[in-house]
This record gives sequence, C-alpha cells and structure tokens, in this order.
Amino acid sequence: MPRFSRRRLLAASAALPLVAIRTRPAGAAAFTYKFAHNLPPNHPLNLRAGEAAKRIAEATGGAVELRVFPSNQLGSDTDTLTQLRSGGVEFFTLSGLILSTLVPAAAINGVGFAFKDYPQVWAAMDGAVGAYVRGEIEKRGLIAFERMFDNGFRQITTSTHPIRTPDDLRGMKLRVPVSPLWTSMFQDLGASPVSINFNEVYSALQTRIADGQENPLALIETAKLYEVQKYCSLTNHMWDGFWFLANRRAFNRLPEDARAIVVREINRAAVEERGDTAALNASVRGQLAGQGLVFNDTDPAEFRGALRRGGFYADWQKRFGDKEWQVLESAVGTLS
Ligand code: X2X
Repeated sequence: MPRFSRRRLLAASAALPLVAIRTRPAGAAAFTYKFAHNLPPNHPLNLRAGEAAKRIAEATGGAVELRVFPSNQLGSDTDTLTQLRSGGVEFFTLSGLILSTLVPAAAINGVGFAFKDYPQVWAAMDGAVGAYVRGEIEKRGLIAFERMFDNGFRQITTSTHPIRTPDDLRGMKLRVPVSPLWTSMFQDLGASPVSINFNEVYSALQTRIADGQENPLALIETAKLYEVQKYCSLTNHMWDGFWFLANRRAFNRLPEDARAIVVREINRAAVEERGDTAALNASVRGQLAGQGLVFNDTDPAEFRGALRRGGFYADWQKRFGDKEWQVLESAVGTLS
C-alpha cells in the first residue's frame, strides 16, 4: 500500500466533493481552520461565530472545523493581517479602516459622520459601497464575504473630562486604531491621537498612555472599558464594521460544496450579529451608567463643522479619489 503524505491527501481532497471527504475516520476534521478576531468572548460577534462554526461542522459532517480565537489570542490586528496573508490564519474579521493599510478603499465607510443611521449603513455596505470595497480587497489576494459584521457607531470615552464640543478634545491623548483615516480625523478635531492596537487598549487607558478612546457602547461594555474610563460622550462620529476575510488559497482548498456552506453560515451569522449588536448598542447605556460612566450628548453639527474647517473632507476626497468619493456620496448624500 502506498503511503500518502498529509499534503498529498489535502491536495487530493480539494478536488473531491464533501461526500467523498466524509469517508475519513470519525472525529478527524479534514480541514481545521482558524478564525481570529479582536473582540471579547461575550461580544455578539464571537457568540454568533461560535454558532456558525457548529452549523458548519454539522453541515459538512465534521469535515470542516472552524476554531474561533477571540480577543486577539493569535496576535494584534496588525499581526493577524500579516498571518492571514501568509496563510497562518485562514479567517479573520477586521475593521475596514485597519484593513485600509493594505486596501486603501476599505477605509471609505469611516469618513466622519457619513452615515445617519443603520438602514443607510446596510443599504450602502450590502449595496454599491460594499461591492466596490470587496472588489478592491480581492485585488489584494484576499476574499471578503458579502455580509459585514457590525461594530457600531462610535462614541468617545475619557478618564479626564466630558467631550461636549470639539474644543474639549484639544491636545487630548486619544487612542485610535492603527489607521491613517482615524489619526487624520482626530488631528483635524484638535486631539493628539495615538495609534494603538485594540489588544493593548485597556492597559493603555489604565496606565494613562492614553486619556481617552472611542468605540461603540457594546464594546465599551463587553471589553469592560468602563472600568478605566469615567466619561462617555455620545458623538456617533463614525460607523465601523468588520469584513469577514479569508486567505484565498486556504479557502479554495475547501471542496466547492463546503465553501458554499461556510459562506452561507458566516453570512447568516453576520446578519444575526447585526441585530444583536444594534440592540446592545441601543440598550446598554443604562447598564454602563450603573457601572459609573457619566454620559453626555453632543451636537454633531459642531464636530462636523470642525472637521470641515480642518480640511478633513477635502483632504480625504483627494486621498480616496473622485470615483470612490462618488460611490460613497451616492449612498449617503453630499459630504462636507
Ligand atoms: O480597535 C478598535 O477600537 C475596534 C475593536 O473597534 C476595531 O476593531 C476598530
């Protein structure tokens, strides 16, 4: 009997439909793939990913095992993007704005105050804006699934004082994710942004490397940022979501029917996660107030005006280019 190497078996299995793979010994998945993300275990994205992994295992008769790694267990977002590209990690959810270090167009949804509400977000990201960005991602050798996961509309927290107007941001050491658009936006608002990956945010706030940060309420709650922050200013300054990304070679190694199952179940998880996250973002304020966060509302026109005066919109229209800017404006109206 010839002995087959694992590599040859895998190469052969890629050409076989799932029914053929199901003849392998019970309990041994033919494909064990890692799915990394940056969110805490109790965040809806992680919970829905776990459910999707179960459904994928069932629907493939155990041939495809998705191992979910929350909380940047496999490395920071920046590191994990490198691993995704090399194939060390097969699946990864990443904010479009952080992905923009590789795919500049992916930052487009982060333009300040572009979206007024969720219906507008999903019409754009499930429609022309999302399709455009996915095309750009694919040019860089990665696959992006159709449905984005929600992170949410972002709010500012600080340990020092409430942000009522842009003036209150002046000189503040504000943590932002590692992304040119984020840095530029908070510079234009007058702050002193510091780029830090999410896995270091809690300790950066605790040790006062940064005095503030900005994230959706669902994450301020699930990542316990309220423990190291005092004020929460509701600015809704940006909508942010996660692309579900796959390493192309790894994904194409799956038999076609398994690929279809993975796509179906992950897209389903994304849509369900959107509902969970929007509900959490809408309801968690009271809980956070009980945990000590002091809330205030803000006037978006003031922040938008500061961005305009700082040259933010003109600058980013140039950086994206007219074509991309038009794709966004046709979804959200004129931006400035
Ligand atoms: O890093 C962040 O702040 C986070 C978790 O919101 C993103 O992934 C952009």
